[in-house]
Amino acid sequence: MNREQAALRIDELRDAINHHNYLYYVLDAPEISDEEYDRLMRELIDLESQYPELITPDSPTQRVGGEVLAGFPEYFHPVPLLSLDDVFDEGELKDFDRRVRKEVGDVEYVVELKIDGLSCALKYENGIFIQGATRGNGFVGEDVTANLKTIRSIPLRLKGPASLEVRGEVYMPKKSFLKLNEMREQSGEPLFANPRNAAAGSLRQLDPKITASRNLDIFVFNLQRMEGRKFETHIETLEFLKDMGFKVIPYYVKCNSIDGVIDQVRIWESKRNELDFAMDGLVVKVNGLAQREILGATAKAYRWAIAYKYPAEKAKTRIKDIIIQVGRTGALTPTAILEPVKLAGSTIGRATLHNEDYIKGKDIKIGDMVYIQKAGEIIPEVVESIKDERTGQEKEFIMPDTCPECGAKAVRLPGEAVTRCTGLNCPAQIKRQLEHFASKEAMDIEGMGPAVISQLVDKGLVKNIADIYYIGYEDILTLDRMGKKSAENLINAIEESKGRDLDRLINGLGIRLVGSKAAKILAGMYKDIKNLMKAGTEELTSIPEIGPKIAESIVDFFSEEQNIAIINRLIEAGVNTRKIEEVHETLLAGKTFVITGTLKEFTREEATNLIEQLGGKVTGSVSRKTDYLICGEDPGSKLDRARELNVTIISEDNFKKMIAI
Ligand code: 1X8
Repeated sequence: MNREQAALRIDELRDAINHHNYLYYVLDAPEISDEEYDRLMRELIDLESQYPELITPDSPTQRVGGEVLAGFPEYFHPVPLLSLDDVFDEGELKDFDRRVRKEVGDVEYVVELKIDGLSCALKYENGIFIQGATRGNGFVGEDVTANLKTIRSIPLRLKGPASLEVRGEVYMPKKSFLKLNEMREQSGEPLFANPRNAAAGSLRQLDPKITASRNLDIFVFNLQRMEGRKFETHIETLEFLKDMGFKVIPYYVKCNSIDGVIDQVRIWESKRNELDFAMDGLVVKVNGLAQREILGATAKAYRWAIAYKYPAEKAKTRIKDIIIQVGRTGALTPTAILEPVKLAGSTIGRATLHNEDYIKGKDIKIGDMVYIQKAGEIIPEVVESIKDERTGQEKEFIMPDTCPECGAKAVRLPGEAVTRCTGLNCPAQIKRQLEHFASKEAMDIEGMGPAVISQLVDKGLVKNIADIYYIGYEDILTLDRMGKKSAENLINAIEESKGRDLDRLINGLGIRLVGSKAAKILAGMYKDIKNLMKAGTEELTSIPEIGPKIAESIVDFFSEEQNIAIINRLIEAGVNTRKIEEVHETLLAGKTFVITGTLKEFTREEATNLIEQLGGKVTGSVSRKTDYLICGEDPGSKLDRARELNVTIISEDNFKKMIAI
């Protein structure tokens, strides 16, 4: 591949990864398996390492991951929650060991289970649980204190008056996950793809009562910060955390060599399915805390730890048939009906085939013997057909050109893998679209969940998003299990949603490839939906974050007459279509910054003004009161001082992420 081809492929990969990031992290509704996602990411990392000059700061490889959802206050992590680099085989573990030994000499490792949940930080003052937050992008997370308090294994008071911050993984036990999905299936709500998404979705509920009903749990695995006490090793901190009353990671063992670590990898390989929680690998950490300091971290990940990821388990069975399922974006997903087979602890009767190209690329036929595996530990997918075992009776699968739910034409746009139903009246699609419109990230209409929406559509009361604003109280009363009080609440919630800001409306429209992030950028640029409706592709692509595919999708959306009619009806109903200008005066309230070195994009004065506008303070020298040192190029002695005082050091890029509203 030459440089030009690489640049094109890099663009494609970034678009795809950004899209799947959004589906995964923001909507908790991924469309591809973790392994496929990993493959895309690996390919991008490989290409970028061949052509480092093509790396841009906004490449998905440059981000720590996650996005702050609207709805929870921001939480600035005093010690950033970085991620781990992944390795997939013994050779890569040995490479890690060589890098570590080169830097610090002889080491001890601690091997721990890697839990497939979501990372959180918990803050205690004088032994009392004060605040807790999700990891977010590693620097800024969501303050979900009230929800974390519903997790019974999180001590609200420690067994001693310690002031500290710990990191742990919030997860949903497998049994609870399966039960939750069973209930959701019965009530017609969308299913969670795996326990991690279920945990994330449950922890980010605005109503803590819902979180409380979800049976979440936590394992604590790192002491981030502690006042007034020094430790020598990681094991010592874990023992201390146990004594304080935390539920510490259930298995950790000290190894004196990388061979000892590799033994652990082999031991857990066969045992990992017996656990009651999803375990997707092992974490290998340097035990000595002084050695950790020396090893430090890259912009993204610690250098003193690594994650070993297990390959997924496989099972062999036959495809009896291939059917089509209509998903939340109208995507037609081919699904294999299998001869039931046991895999990693459960019996599997169907498995996803993702899309048409996937089936063609792997030459999968109806009647084939195939290997299946669980993506993200739970959702089964077909990974390979066994050609040697063909009898000649196998049948080619043909992607239908109509939607099996509504009969409308199904199309596949150039450059896309997914075939979509174009039916404007496709009930499956309309329901998913309305769910998205009413969701917390979009118009946030409380009480308008999947069960209500499903009935509204089935009764013919709502056919598109604008109809929501024309439903009457009497209509709502006709729904199952809808009393007068709930009907009133729903009417009020609909009314309240008319005042939401423009970016939420744009997000809610469900324009393909336009998620909450792009919606914010577009709202900031255009200020009024009417301006956005007039924008052409060229103008849109001149916005740095908007690529040609997104631009095209926006223009397509607004050139559809039915969409214009819907927007006009929204306006008539009194839905706000302008950007509400507000100064984010409190974002950095109470935070003290010091700047060192030269910044690329701001002068000192500009950075200072910005921080002050957002409610923060800038001082000239680092002290114990400093919250953040922003570190530019050629930093001075302030950097050493900040390190001495354990002040959080952030790069200019991360400062920008911090203030990105
Ligand atoms: C992530 C995780 C870690 C551990 C367990 N599960 C995780 N998901 C552990 O340390 N035992 S560490 C970690 C990280 O640093 N990104």
